Amino acid sequence: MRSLLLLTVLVCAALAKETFHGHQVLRIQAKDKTQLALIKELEQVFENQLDFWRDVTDVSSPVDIRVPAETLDQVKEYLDSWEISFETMIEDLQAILDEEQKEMESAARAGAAKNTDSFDYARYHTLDELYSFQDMLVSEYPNLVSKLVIGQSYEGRPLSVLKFSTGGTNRPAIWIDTGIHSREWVTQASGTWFAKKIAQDYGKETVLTSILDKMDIFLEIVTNPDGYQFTHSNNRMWRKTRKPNPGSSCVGVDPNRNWDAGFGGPGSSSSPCTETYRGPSPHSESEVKAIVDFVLQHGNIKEFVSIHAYSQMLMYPYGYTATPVKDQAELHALAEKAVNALTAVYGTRYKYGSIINVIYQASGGTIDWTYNVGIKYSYTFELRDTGRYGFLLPATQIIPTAAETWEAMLVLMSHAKNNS
Ligand code: 0X9
Ligand code: ZN
Repeated sequence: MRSLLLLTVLVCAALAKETFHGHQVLRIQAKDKTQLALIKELEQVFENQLDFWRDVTDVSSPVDIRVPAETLDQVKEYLDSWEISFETMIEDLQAILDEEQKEMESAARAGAAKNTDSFDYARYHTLDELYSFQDMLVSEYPNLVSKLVIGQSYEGRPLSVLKFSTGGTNRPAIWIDTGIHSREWVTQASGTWFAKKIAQDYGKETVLTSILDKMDIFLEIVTNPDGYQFTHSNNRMWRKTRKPNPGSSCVGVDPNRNWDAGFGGPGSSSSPCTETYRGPSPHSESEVKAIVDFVLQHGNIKEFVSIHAYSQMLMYPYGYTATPVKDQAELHALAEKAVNALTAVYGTRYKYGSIINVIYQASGGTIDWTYNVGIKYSYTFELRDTGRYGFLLPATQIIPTAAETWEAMLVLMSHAKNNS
């Protein structure tokens, strides 16, 4: 009887959702290289208990770190002892999560949407809701939208991609993915909004119509479904895939360090317990491999846009090396134009440039690989915000975020259409 009770307790603990009471997000500002190195040291000093929301770059940009309640005093003492300045961006992470959860529950009480018109784009949705959204869209716009399954996640979920096509065979195409990092919820939500926007605007809005008259669009909304499910059921802060790592109790690989482009280089980790663990080999994650196979097999993808959050940036390759890409001038000018279109909507400010210059060195990233296999127009976004809420962007900002990003997307897509 006692062992049964113990078992029940253990099972409940394993199934329970992780809470973040008293966790804070600190924004740390180094004033020189020595301080930068000391901030980097925190990872080892606190044995991977800290979650770097925005990694260490250079003195010009701050580092955001989620610090668990238990280590908060020690971390602050460490920073004070080295006279490193910091501010508290988020006082109590759980308070924000509770708010987010309350909103989701009230949405759930309204019941499942019956069609894509009544779907609530201003809310975050569960994995099942996103899957059923995709199926509804396909059945409502059968002449434009279809669904492909390009592979299976580690846990066996379909990796589904919406295809928007007005005809032709193997037309030049645009790829968009959202949610490769599962906790970046505003990206999957924006992807959902984009899908409806494309379906609705075709034949009505001239820019989008001219794009679809020549090109196909592929949109993978839930690029890391196991991770997304896990952010709902167990840990809202989950970033990686959910594949176990042999010989380690830590789970998952960073799918934005797993690509065969500078794989294993600086800005990625060989340790399974870190958030930037690259995995045992390039394309070891089925979620990544499925896209690799799709892109190579398709052979006619002209533009590839991978959408992340947060920081408000639009970037082109490279992330693994400081060597500029050969198309730098064109990619830079196009990024500027796209950002201007984005900013024109609500005044949201974006930085733009190459990954390594704008955010930080990151090896094995998606768009470095897509560029190296010949997709000239390879871009990646970091959507809102700049850190007030970070990954926990309030749902009230979903539609504005998607709408402004869409204006940038139209600029990027039109350029690809006119130049390929
Ligand atoms: O570290 C990353 O993978 C990206 N930042 S995130 O907070 N979304 O995890 C930055 C790497 C390069 N940027 C993109 N590929 N968006
Ligand atoms: Zn990301």
